[in-house]
Amino acid sequence: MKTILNDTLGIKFPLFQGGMARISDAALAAAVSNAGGLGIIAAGNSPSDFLLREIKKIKSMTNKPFGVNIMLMSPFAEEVAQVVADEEVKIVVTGAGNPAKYMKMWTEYGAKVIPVVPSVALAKMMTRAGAFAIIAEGGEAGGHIGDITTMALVPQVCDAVNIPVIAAGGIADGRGIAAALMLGASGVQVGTRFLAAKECGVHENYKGMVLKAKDIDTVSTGKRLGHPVRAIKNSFVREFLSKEYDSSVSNEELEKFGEGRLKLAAVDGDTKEGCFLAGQIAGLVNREQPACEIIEEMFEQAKEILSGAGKFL
Ligand code: TUI
Repeated sequence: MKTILNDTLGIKFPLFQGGMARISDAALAAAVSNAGGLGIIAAGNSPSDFLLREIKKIKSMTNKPFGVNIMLMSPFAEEVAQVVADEEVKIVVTGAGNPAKYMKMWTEYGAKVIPVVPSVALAKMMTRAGAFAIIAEGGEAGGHIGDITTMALVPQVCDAVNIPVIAAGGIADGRGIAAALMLGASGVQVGTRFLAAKECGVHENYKGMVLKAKDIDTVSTGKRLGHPVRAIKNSFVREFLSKEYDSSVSNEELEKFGEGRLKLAAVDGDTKEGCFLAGQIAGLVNREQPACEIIEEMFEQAKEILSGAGKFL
């Protein structure tokens, strides 16, 4: 399946693997890149030495293109941005903020910058700032999210910008790919389904939580703090929500209560106290598979659907 992204990025399938903090490392990203998608290493909240190590690792694991995702809310965003430039990473995805101040530093050596945005206004702003493409992420996605659904956001972003749009949020099979293309996107970004990839090194309890999740098992938390986050319901999430609705709990206390939860989930596999970020589509993810199988299956299904779509006319 071919869109403008295949040739401009040098990939076989127009699919990005989501840059998931504490999860998307060189092993997962290399597996996706080697399968013909775009593997993406997530810098998350880690200091730059972690990212440098993973970049060096992926360079030894694949000759195919890969990207780095920079979480702009990270206290280490500045040093991480520098490492990306030093290593001349060709594809830079940003999330959770405005990358404008780093744009020159990356485009100067020829990087393609692809910001994740939750709104039309930000999509326009990033386009003006020199983005190569835009990832329009709906609120069905896991992790830090905006308000608008993928279905409503993608066509509005496509109409507002003249650069390629990648749809994200709620996409885990070929139906999602076909739908995204119909909404005007040139590709998709997939996170949640890759949590169940064989090459995904997240704790096995995390995979278990995703495999067992049903459609209504994720919930958005932290709206009060200005950065809503979607995660699978568990005792931590329930307690967080009750504190969030309790006006006697200060924002500082609430922030503090949420600290370190991603590590508890991804590294320690603490099913009660960890924060298991995942999208609403987790209910569709039911088995562990190699990344290449996930990608091939998704595009096979999309191809089948799209080639049969004439029956509706
Ligand atoms: O970034 C994500 N998803 C994430 S980041 C993350 S790690 C984290 N840790 C602690 C607190 C919060 C997150 C887990 N999942 N997705 C991309 C995304 N970007 N979603 C929303 C946005 C976004 C929001 C505001 C992009 C730009 C933006 O701009 C506001 C501004 O600064 O102008």
